[in-house]
Amino acid sequence: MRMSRYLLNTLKEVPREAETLSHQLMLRSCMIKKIAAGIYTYMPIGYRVIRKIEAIIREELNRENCIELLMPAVQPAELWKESMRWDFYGKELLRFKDRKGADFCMGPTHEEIITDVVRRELKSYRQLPLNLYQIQTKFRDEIRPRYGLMRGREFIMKDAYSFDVDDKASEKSYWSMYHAYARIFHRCGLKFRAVEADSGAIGGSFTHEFHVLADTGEDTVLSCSHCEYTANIEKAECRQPDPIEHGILEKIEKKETPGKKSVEEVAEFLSVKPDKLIKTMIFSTQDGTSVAVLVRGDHEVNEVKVRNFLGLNAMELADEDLIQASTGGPSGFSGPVGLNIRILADAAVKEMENAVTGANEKDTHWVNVNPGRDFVVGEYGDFRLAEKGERCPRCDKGEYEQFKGIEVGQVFRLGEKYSKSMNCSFLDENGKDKSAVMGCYGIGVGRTAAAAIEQNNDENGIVWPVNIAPFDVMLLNLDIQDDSVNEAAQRLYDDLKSKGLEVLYDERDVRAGFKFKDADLIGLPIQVIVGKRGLKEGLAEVKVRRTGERVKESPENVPAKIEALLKNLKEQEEQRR
Ligand code: 9G3
Repeated sequence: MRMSRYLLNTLKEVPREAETLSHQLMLRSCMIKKIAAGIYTYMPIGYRVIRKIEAIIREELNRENCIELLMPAVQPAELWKESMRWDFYGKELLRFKDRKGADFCMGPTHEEIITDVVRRELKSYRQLPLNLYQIQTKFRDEIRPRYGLMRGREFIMKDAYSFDVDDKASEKSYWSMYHAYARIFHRCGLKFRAVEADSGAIGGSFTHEFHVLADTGEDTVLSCSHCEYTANIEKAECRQPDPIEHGILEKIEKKETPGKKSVEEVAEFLSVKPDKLIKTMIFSTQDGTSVAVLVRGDHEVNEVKVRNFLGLNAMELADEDLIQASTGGPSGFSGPVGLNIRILADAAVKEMENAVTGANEKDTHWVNVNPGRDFVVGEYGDFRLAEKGERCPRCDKGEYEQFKGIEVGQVFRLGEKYSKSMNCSFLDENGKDKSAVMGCYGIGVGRTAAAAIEQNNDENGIVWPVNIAPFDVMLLNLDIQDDSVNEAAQRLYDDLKSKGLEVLYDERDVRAGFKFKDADLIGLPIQVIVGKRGLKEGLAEVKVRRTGERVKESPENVPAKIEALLKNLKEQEEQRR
């Protein structure tokens, strides 16, 4: 492709709104153009990356006998009413009416559609397992789309759905997709972790997220330094605290703590360490009742763990009125003593003695509070946020290391959530009618491209992994006024293309320095520089973008040299862990 005829105008500056590096580099290298908030055009060079990632996804899914189809982006409300999700989702689900006034939505995901498709075709267990996938545009009306393709409103997703005869078979489908995902992200040259995640409202027994490790990631992931256990911080388990031998239980006493609310203020005022306090958070559940959650003063409540334990889809901190009504006192002075609402306590609280807690009275705390004696907890559990550095609950040998991750894929067990409500069933070998057991699997294609940039860049721009680079070679002609240079460059261009290499040929009438800067910004793996000076010695220069390594070769040897360099780069990139 000749640069002078391509649609690629790089930018020196980018809009301030581009906060993350990948967003800035995608705009500067003209990969995307914003049309509206969270809605982008994939410009030619950006779309080539999307196509490369899609090709890798297709190859790996087809290898797992997945079957590709394409479902509609516009979905009828009826199906969402059957699955009872039409009223569950809020403004994130973009709804509209057609000319006859019928209700539709822009598909944010396709469980309802695929279940409807399969229930019409599925009759016998002999047709299972069945794993169908599509690569298609989704729409989710995010309240704050940002970071470019990282959190767009319209985005390209590969979504797959598996149908099996029973849980055991469904688990087999789950792990085959899990391993296909690992191969996909390795081939994209990404360093990633498969992370045990919170299955949240979607239900199903467990789920894994695939996170690309990058400091600008929005998710926090904890990974054990010794065993493979890795979990999203929302889900990471905490080790049971070692039981302490209890000493003297001092007499409980009330203390005036005027205006001292936070753990730090109270601890300092009473000259105790934060881990001697019991922090009491009051939450309101969906039905308007409240629940108290106790954690040690130096720990944080993990609301996702609490919400899942209570089986709630939503839960928030109680407001002042509810705190007053539930505890008899104002916020900031809540405590478990004398509290007659449901109390959950983190396991670490059980091992506390002579602790400090709010007295459910303004400006007042209790000291020498002892669990079991001064208050009774019905339910101890793992309700706190795990922290970096603490011992791994699985192997008890390593400790948690903390990473920031960009979630690029997720694999879910759906069970019979959709097949039951939408009657997607089959006759088993005994002729008995059974609901199909489902799984669903997503990859954010644009997000994968953005994450690849977050992980592969330097001060000059993008450094594309070979397998997803928009082209293989950037060919720079430094002296387009010189016929002999043009002739040599053209021959090299033709030679490289005849070897199946994808070449972007920069023969624009601009200064050399400008071409070098653009080549580094666009970030193709290999640059070939042809100029008057080099050709005088019968040489062209080959530069490896990732390492900066340069080597001079006669033009006829350049193609073979490039193939060797690309092979080497590819091997290194696919081995990343
Ligand atoms: C909605 C809206 C947003 C949503 C959903 C539904 C996320 C929704 C979860 C999934 C689960 C899997 C198949 C591919 C992989 C992910 N956001 N989810 O169901 F109506 Cl507005 O999409 N679906």
